[in-house]
Amino acid sequence: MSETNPAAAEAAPHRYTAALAAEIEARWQDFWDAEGTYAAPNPKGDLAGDPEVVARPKKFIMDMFPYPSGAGLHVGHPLGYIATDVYARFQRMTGHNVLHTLGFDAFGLPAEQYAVQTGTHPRVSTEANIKNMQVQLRRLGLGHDKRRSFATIDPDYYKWTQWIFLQIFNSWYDQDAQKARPISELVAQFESGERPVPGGRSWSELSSVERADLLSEYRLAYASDAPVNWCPGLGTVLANEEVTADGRSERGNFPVFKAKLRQWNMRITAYADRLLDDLGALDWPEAIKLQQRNWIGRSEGARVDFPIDGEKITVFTTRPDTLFGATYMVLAPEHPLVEKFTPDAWPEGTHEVWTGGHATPAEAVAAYRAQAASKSDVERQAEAKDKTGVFTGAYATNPVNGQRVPVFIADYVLMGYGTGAIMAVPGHDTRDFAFARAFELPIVCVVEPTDGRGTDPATWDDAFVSHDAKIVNSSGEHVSLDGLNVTEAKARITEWLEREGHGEGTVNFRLRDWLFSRQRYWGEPFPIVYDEDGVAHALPESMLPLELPEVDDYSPRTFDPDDADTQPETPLSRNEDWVNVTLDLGDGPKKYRRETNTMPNWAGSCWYELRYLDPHNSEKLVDPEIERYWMGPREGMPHGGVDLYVGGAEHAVLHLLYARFWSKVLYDLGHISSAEPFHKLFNQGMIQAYVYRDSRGIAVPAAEVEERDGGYWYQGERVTRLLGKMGKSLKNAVTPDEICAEYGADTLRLYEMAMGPLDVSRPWDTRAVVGQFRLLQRLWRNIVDEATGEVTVVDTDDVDEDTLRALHKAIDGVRGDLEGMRFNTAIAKVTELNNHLTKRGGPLPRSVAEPLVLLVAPLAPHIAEELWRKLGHTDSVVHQDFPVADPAYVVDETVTCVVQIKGKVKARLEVSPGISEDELEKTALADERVVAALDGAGIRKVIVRAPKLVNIVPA
Ligand code: ANZ
Repeated sequence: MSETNPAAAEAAPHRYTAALAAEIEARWQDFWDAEGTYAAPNPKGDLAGDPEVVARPKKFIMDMFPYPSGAGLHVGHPLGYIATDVYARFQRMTGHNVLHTLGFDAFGLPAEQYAVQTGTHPRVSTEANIKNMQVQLRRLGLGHDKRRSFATIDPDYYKWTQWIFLQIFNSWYDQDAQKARPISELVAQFESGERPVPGGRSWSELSSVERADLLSEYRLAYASDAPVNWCPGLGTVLANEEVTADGRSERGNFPVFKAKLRQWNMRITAYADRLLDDLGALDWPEAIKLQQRNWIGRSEGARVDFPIDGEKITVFTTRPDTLFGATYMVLAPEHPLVEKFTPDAWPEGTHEVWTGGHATPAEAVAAYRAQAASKSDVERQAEAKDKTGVFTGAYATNPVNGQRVPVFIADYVLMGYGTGAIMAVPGHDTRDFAFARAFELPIVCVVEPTDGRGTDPATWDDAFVSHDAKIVNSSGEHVSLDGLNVTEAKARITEWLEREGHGEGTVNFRLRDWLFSRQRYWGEPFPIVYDEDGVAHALPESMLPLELPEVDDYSPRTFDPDDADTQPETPLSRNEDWVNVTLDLGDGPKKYRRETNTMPNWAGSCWYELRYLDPHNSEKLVDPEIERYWMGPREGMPHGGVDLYVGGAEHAVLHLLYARFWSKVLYDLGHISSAEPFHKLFNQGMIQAYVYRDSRGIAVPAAEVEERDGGYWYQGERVTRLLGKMGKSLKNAVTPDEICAEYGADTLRLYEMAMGPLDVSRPWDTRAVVGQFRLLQRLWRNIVDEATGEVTVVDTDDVDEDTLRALHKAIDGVRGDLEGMRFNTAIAKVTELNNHLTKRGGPLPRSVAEPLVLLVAPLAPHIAEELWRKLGHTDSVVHQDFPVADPAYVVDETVTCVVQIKGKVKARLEVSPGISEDELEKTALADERVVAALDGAGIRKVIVRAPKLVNIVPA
C-alpha cells in the first residue's frame, strides 16, 4: 500500500496519498453536485439554460444503462461508463453542449426471482439496488446530469412506455406510403369504401368483433394465437431472440416448446426493409450490422404453386432456376393443408420406407406430428442430423413439366418460414439430398457440376451446390433454361411463372414479429382492457399510467421444465379487483377485464434515450423542439440519433433492433424527427479476470491464491488458472469500491482506460493499478510542494525549447487520441510529458503546468479540479477550453543531410534526426537533383551515414 510509513507522511504531509485522493474526490463530487456542474441546458422547458451554451454544437453521449442487480458493480461494469465520461468531458472542453446521464433499466426477471426467494417486493429490492449502485457510480466521479436520470419502473416513465404501446396499437403500416399511419385513417378507408372490406360486405355491416378482428390484421401491435415459445421452467413465453441456438431459454437454460397461445405481438416485420436499408448510414461496427442483417435475413426468390386435387400448395424457394429438378415436396408437419390432401389409404404400390410402417396416411401423419412437436426449430434444422419424415399419401404436380411429385411432411421444414412448404431439389440442396437418399427418392442434376463429379447423381456423395454454374436438363414443352447461368435462369423462370399464373417473384424475411407479452409481475402492465365480447380497447391517455397492482403473490407460476402441455398463468390475474373494472371509455360505464400479461423487459429500453432529453415532461413524450435539438438529423447523420452510444456487443440484435423499430414508428407518426435512435455505436471490450479452479474444477477465491514455484496454490493445493469472466460465481470479482479505497477514483479511471484499446477485452490485474497511482503522484509533485501544500509554479515566459516541444506534442497527440477514443495512448502521452517534466526538475512555468492539468482533466477530473483551484482559478476545470497545440513545436526538428556523388556535394536534404538508413537512401536517390546529376548512370554503391551523409558511387 502507498503511504503507511509515518516518517514519510510527516516529511511530506501534502503528498498525493490514498487518503488525500479520498478527501479531494469527495470534496469535488459534493461541489459538482451542489453547483450542477454537469447540467446540460435544453433550448426550452424546465431544463432550459444559458443560451450561449445551447448555441454550441451538441453532443449526446450515452451508455447502455445498467440493470440494478443485487450484486452491485465489479470493476468490469464501469469500463464503458468511464470511457463515455472521459469523452464527454473532452467534448465539453472543446466547445460542445454535452448531454450525458445515466438511468436504470429496472424491470425484469432477477428482481422477481429474488422477490420470490426472499419475500421482498420487487420494487423494494430494486430501489435498494439502485441506491447502492448510485453510491458506487458517484464514487467514480462520472459527470452525469443527474436531473435527467430515472428508472424504467418509475410510473412517470412507464406511463410513456404504455403511451407508446398505444401509439403502436393504434397504427397500421401503409405499404404504399411505406410508413405507419393512425388506424383511424384505415377505418376511414374501409368506411368510405376506398379500401374494400375483405369478404365483400361493407364496414357498417360488420359486428364490433368482426371489425376488431379485421383491424387486428393491420395493427402494429396485435394479439394472435400463433405458435409461440413456451418455457414451462420459467413460466413465461419468450421472444425468438431470447431462445438459444439449441432451443433453450437464454435465461435459466430451460427447454422451450412451441405452443399455440394467445399473445401480443409487434409487427416489426413491416419494417424489415427499412431496418435493413437504414443500417447503411449508421456508424456502427460492421460485425453488429452484419448480425442485424442476418437476423432480418432478406432472401429474394419466388413463390411457386404446385397444383393438387384442383387446389394448390405454394412453396417459397430461393432457387426457382432448379424447378426442373424438384422431384418431391415437403410440408412442415404443422402445415394446415396436410389433413386436407391426406387420402384415407396408401396409394397402390407405396414404398414401404415412405409409410414409416403405419397402416394409413392419417396414422403416419399423426405419429410424426407428435414426434416433431417436441423439438425446437434449431434441432429440427440441424444440418448433420438424420432426415426424418413421412409420406402423406398425396401427389402434387410440378408446374414446369407436369410431373407427379410425392408430398412428404418432415421436420426440417419449418412452419414459420416462407410458406411452410418447399419444393425439394435433392440434386442441389444438401438437406434434400440426404432426405432423398434416406427415402429412395429420385435425384436429378439440373445445375452442371463444376467440380468434375459428372452429371450422374447416382455417383454423388452429396448435393452439388452452386450459384454460379450452367443450368442443364431443364427443357420442357413451355420453357427452357438449358445453357443459362443461375441468375439468368432465375429471371427467365420467374417471368414464365408470373406470365402463366404459376407463381411470382418475392422477397422473404427471416425476421418474425416480436412476441411482446410475458406472464410476469415485474413489468409494465398493458394499457388494454377487454369488453364482454372479448374485443380489446385502448385505455385513454388520461388513465395512464396504469400502475402495477399490489398482489399477494407476484411469483410466476412455473412448471416442470419438460412438461410441454402446461399453460402459463399470469400473476396479475390473481388480483380480481384490479382485473375486473367498470370504466367509461366514452360510451358510458361498462364492465371490462384488464389484460393481465406484462410487457417484456426490453420495452423500457426501447425509447429511454428520448426521456433523457425532456425527463419531466408530463404532457408529451418529448417536446419536439428539444428532441430536434439533441437528436435531429444533421450533416453526416441523415436519420439523426444519439451521437455516441457505448455498450456491450451482446445487444447486437435484441435491444438495438427493438429500439430502432420503436424509433421508426414514432418517427412515422410525427412524434420525433430522428428515424434512428443511435447514430454511432461503439462496443467496449470486456474486463476479464483469472479464474482459479481446484482439482474438482470448482472455482476458488482468486484473492487468496498464491503464485509460487511456477504454479498457483490455494490452501496448499495446486490450482489451475484460466482467463474468464469476472463475477461473483467465479469468485474473482474486484469491486470499484476496493480500488477507490486503496488508490482513489482517479487512479481507477486511469487504470481502466490505460489497459488497452477500448474495444479489446483485457485481463484485470490489481497489482498493476499502482502504476497509474504513481503517475498521479508525480503529476502532483510537479505542481505542489509536498511539504507545504503550496503550488511551486513560476510565472515566466522563459520556457526551454525541449519542454515546449514535449508539451505541444502531448497536446496535439492527446487531443487526437481523445477525439478518436484512444484513451490508452492518450494516457501514454500524458505520462511521457509528465516524465519529461519530472526529469527536467525545477519549478514548472505556469504556461506549462496549466495545459498539463487541462490535458489530464477528462481522464482524472478530481485531481485536475484540485490542481486547477490551487493554480488560482475560481471556476471549474470542467468548462475550460482544452489546450490547442502550437504547430511550430509539433513538427519534428530536422537535420541537414549532405548527398554526394563521387565525393561532390549535389544536394542538401532536411530530414528527421531519427531517419533510418534505408529511408535516407531512398529519399536521396529519389531527389530530383540527384537523379539529374546521375543522368541515367547506374549505381555501384551507396554509402549511408544516417542522418547526415549519403555518398553515391555511380557504375
Ligand atoms: C428449392 C431449392 C433448391 C432451395 C436449391 C435451395 C436450394 P433462405 O436462403 O434461408 O431464404 N426453404 C423454404 N422454406 C423453408 C421452410 N419453411 N423450412 C425449411 N426450409 C425452407 O432459404 C430458402 C430455401 O430454403 C428455399 O429454397 C427452400 O429450399 C428452403 F438448390 O427451394 B429452396
